[in-house]
Amino acid sequence: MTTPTYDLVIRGGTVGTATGRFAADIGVTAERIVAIGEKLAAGAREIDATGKLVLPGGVDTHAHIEQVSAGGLLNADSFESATASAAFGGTTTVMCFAAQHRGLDLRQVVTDYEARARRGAMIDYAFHLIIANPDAKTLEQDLPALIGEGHSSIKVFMTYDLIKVDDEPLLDLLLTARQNRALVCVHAENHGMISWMGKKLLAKGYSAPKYHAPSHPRGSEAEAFTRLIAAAELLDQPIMIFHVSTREGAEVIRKARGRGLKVFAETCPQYLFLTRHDIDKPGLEGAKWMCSPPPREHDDQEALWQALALGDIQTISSDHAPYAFDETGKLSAGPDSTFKQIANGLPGLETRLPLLFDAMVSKGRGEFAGRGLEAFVDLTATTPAAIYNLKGKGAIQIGNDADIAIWDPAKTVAITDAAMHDRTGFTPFAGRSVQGWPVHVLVRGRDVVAGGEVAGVAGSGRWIGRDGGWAAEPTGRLCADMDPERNFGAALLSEQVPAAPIIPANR
Ligand code: DUC
Ligand code: ZN
Ligand code: ZN
Repeated sequence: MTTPTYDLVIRGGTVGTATGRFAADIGVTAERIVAIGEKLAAGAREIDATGKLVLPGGVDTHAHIEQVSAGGLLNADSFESATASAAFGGTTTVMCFAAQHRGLDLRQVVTDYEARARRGAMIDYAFHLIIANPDAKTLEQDLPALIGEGHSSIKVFMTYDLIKVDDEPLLDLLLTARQNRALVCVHAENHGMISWMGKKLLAKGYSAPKYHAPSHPRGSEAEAFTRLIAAAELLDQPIMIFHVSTREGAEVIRKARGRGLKVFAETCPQYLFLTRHDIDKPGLEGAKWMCSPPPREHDDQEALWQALALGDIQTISSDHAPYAFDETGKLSAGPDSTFKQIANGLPGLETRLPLLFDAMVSKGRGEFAGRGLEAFVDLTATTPAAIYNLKGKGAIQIGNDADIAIWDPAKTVAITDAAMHDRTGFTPFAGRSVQGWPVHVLVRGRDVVAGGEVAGVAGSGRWIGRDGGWAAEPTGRLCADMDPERNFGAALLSEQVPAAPIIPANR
């Protein structure tokens, strides 16, 4: 008997990448892709992918898992349930959050979240560090040390009473990120406008979930983007603007990128497939469609698709923020909750890729001009992995981890609450039917979902340590106020940029 050449061969499928598609077998040995070609030699295990698309597992770079909200509410999902549901939807890498709240020690926060993930995750993961307490210890000790250890992205909120950072601490954070080469991700909405509108609406008795939409005025997004970009430009610090929801917001980003600023952007399925009208339901039912920022109008959806096709927005994440529709989650303030008391967030880890596959590949949205499959792979796996420097992830190429989703492009699936694997008990996309579904999902060559069943093991997911990479590198172009040649010699930035930190191998 001949000894198999590979641990695993995925045979007879069509491989999809961000730049093309071709018929090939994939050979996997020791968790990695080691061969891509026709008629590969035998594997100890073989998967028949005839008639299927063999794609990189999805990379979802924004999901809230086993996270405590600013209001003290724990997500519905554990790492085990969230990562299982991600895998059922074809995602094999997730970036979640270690969330510091006011008064919390950042180092301790990260230790706690690491323990939760290590216990439960069945796909690979990395953390963004939410900073709500930018005191001296956080900025001068903990954050630089944690970035150096491989946590090279930060998230800050410009709104929410309990976690927002104002303009001055935002600048402090941007500077710390610049000095240590981390990407700064931002929830950017104008806090004053949201707070003021909320009070005015409630005072007049407009308290139903649907009023959540006007309480986040669309202009509050463009204003905050503009202010944030001005701060980032002052420090020449790259930023990632999370969950873009409006046409005007996308326009602000396009202009900034046109001026050569390092501004990256993300949107989410809820802004591409839902509108504010989805929140308009009897009683509190609309809470199931409440997220922040809220879904907007059909015209915004069109603008976001255009921005994706043009490269102004580079990633599509789920912003999975799971709260059950009961007293443990959405209705924690009781049956008379106002929109202000209802937790913001939707489940979406499982539906992200199938919704996008259906729109971009099966229905072939026109913006992508026949390149829907390539754009789908690019926006949901390859580019997110590149921006966040998730080495070995997001592409089918030799040397990469064998994180693979085998899609049946003909399979039609009705999305229902009952079919989902997260713990919210509902999906805002229930009632839709999609064509194309991932039928076999592997992480580093191991089955995580196969034959419609979970095959992954809680705790088998691995943390991905990373430095900031190219995305977090400043452009090197100082604005006038920071340029000693144009600010009367005040050297505020130039001498403060150390070499990029060295990251230890995965722990
Ligand atoms: N912002 C997020 O990024 N996720 C959930 C809620 C929110 O406001
Ligand atoms: Zn946010
Ligand atoms: Zn989020």
